[in-house]
Amino acid sequence: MFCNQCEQTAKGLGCTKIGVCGKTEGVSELQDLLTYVLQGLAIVAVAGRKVDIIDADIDRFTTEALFGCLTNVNFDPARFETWIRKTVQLRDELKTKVVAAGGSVSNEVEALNYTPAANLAGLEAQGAKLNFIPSLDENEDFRSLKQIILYGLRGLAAYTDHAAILGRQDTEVYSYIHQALADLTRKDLDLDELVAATLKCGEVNLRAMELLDTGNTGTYGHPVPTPVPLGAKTGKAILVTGHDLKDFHMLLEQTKDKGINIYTHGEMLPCHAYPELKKYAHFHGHYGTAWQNQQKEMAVFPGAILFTTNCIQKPHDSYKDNVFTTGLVGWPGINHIGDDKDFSPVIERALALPGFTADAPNGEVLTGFARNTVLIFADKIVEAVKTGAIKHFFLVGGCDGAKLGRNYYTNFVEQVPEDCIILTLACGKFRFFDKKLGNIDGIPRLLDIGQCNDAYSAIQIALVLADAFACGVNDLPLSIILSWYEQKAVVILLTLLSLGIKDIRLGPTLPAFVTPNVLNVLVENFDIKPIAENAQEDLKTILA
Ligand code: SF4
Ligand code: SF3
Repeated sequence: MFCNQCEQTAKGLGCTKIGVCGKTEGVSELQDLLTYVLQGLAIVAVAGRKVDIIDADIDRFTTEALFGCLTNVNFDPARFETWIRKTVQLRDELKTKVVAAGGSVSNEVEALNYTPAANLAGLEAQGAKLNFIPSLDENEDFRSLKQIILYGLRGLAAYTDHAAILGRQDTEVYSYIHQALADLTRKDLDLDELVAATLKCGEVNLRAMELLDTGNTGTYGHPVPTPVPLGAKTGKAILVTGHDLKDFHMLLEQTKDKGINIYTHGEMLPCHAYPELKKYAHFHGHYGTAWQNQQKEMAVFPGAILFTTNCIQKPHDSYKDNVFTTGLVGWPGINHIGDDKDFSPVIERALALPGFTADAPNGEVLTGFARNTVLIFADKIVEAVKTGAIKHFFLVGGCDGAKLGRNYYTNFVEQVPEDCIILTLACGKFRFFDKKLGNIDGIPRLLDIGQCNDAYSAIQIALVLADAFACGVNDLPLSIILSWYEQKAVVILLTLLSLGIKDIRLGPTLPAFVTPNVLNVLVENFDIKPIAENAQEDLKTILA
């Protein structure tokens, strides 16, 4: 096994025996094998598009399977076995159709001829034999760029899948995904071409995130500023984590007359701000703080817990029977809700558990400052900048993780001067989301844009502010301080770079898959930099 796709990777180098995330060696080999066979399918899909054969099911399948390899999504060998066998079946069926339509599929790439072993152990052995990551390229800089593209593709697939669930798709995004997967097998691309290919991934991701934004706001309305109670309310309870608004809505519908309070956890916090979600009387509040506390907090939650999409941590045995997964998420031995989205087992479990036996209010936080809301404030914001009431904006966003170095972001937010506004999004904010930072001329100093899935909203805010000030985004009094953990963050970073955004500070550590030479290219072209030793130092430099 070799995996270094996330920030948490062992010793900052790579996980080789078991993932720090809990991924087993077997699952790691299966993920490599799946990626390899998806490349074969992608080559056929590219050939198919040349003869006007576009298979929408294959497009969706490929994005789901790629998303399944994202950090902390699926840990179930059986699921990967199904995906691998299905990929081979789809590849062969499509190949036949493409050839019949006069297309040509070269047989030069091994993945086109791959035959799966008869059982799971055989598949794992095949995965191990691939030595997949090292085999991407002998040249370590080329390999580094190919890894950036591969992880970018997994992030892009995640957003594409989220959007597709809400009925928003663009065939161009799928065409790109197949082409990029196929191109990863090429050995004839030079450094400049590979750098351009990484930016292309970011560019396509902007489209995917736009589709997702349209899906979310088009289905559930534009988020509005909303105070969200923290803590507990007496009664039966279900806690929902992940990112999926549709699952959340379906659960709200299925529980509305059941006497169960619904709580958000983690990236589901922004659900409170969507008009079509917040209208449910039994949608109570938010439970849970930083990502690193997930298992501890879930262990004492007295109700059922639903995991949707990504960034779940392995449930401890003490509470695993209360946990239900749905969609792409899965662990062996954990209850799974199928595609019919019948949440009855979750509801029954919640009713069987004690729930909260007393009210335990714990203050509230404000969310709902997505693009629509912030842009309503735009004139006021511009005015406050002109009068000097607002001196600078900081976008402190991105992932959370368990490492100590992540205190930097809390320290940063605490030390931002009072004449500055902090925009935030994604799950890193749970380290500081309940800080009372006051407001400037009625504009809250801490504005929660939403999930990592709402990065499109953050970009729109920056673009509209740049327009209002008649300058480019790089000339705004705005600094971007990113924290990364997994591959959604990788692709968002690529999107920012593809928009020409410079001077991004990235932490808590730089990706293990970026070589010094590749880092130099990024520094030279985008002035990207690692966060400093401490927040004070960076603030001093930025505000000098
Ligand atoms: Fe290690 Fe991260 Fe890969 Fe998990 S996803 S095996 S923690 S590098
Ligand atoms: Fe958080 Fe990256 Fe995964 Fe959106 S933002 S969840 S870690």
